[in-house]
Amino acid sequence: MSANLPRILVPGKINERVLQRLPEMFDIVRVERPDANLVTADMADIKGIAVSGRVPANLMDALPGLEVIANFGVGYDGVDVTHASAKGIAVTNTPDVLSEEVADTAIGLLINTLRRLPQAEEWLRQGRWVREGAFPLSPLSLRGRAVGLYGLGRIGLAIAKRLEAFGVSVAYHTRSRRDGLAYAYHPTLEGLAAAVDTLVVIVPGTDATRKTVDARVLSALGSNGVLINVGRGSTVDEEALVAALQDGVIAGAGLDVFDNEPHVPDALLALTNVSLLPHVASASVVTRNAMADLVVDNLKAWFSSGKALTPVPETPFERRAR
Ligand code: A2R
Repeated sequence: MSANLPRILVPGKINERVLQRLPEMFDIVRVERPDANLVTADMADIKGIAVSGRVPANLMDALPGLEVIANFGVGYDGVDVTHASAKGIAVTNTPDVLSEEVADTAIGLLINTLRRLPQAEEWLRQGRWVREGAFPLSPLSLRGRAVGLYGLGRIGLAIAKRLEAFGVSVAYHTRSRRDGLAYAYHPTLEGLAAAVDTLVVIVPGTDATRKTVDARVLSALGSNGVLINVGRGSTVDEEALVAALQDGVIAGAGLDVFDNEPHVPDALLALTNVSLLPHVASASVVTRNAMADLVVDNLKAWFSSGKALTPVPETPFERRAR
């Protein structure tokens, strides 16, 4: 331990570049999981957390000197931000640097779901092209689709721009209408689902979005409907989704996120009209490096200038003299 460097706790696993760069200004303390029971008396002077995962309220309470939590990812639903805000602890996330990558993945997942490209590649690899001939025609296509975006923030807008280039119509639902855009706005999610046949979820995982993609919304999407989720698993009622896919209430789904990751329900795995990814939307080396840099740069900015680079809206704090 070097005497004067602020100490940063890293609970659980995190991108290697975060660990490589933190020593530029900090001492690293590692614990296996974000568990208050793993905090020992010699950790009382820890001032920050760098995390890819959860920070529960009792972990914050176990660290009396905690000033800042730097979250690896734009979504910070794993951090109890209400508790952090009440305690004056700043929380930062990694917006913007992943938006284009996530939007690229969303489009890839959409096309994989519609055109069954992963299954087509499997057909080739298994020698079935030689033995059985052409892969069956995909029942679904992007052609002629009407796409609705549930969420039109940084990532949603990047997805919308790509969809324009694909020549499909774009509409959206958010709580407040965005000015200056030609996309049709729907004040309710069910209204949006009824107006489109393809629903792309890219809202944060909050109490307000929890299980909002439910049986009613899926029914409104209709029998030609396709659901794509690149936001958070908690936003979709997974049981209702499985039922809708089994019963033909909708035609298919492409999911990068799940309610209880890394566990994916067997009922989803058993379906043939889904395309499933292990939460990889931002998972390229270049984009994860940019996210890692922003985690470290947020911590450095907090302790050198007193202001984080990208604080979340709930904690617009500046560092007090301590
Ligand atoms: O509702 P608004 O006007 O604040 O629009 C935001 C929308 N949104 C919601 N829409 C409907 N009902 C809600 N309860 C609700 N809560 C939020 O989601 C905005 O259009 C969008 C969020 O945009 P950003 O804050 O710019 O987030 P970004 O960078 O696009 O990432 C979205 C999420 C992350 O939180 C991760 O969970 C995932 O994508 O990677």
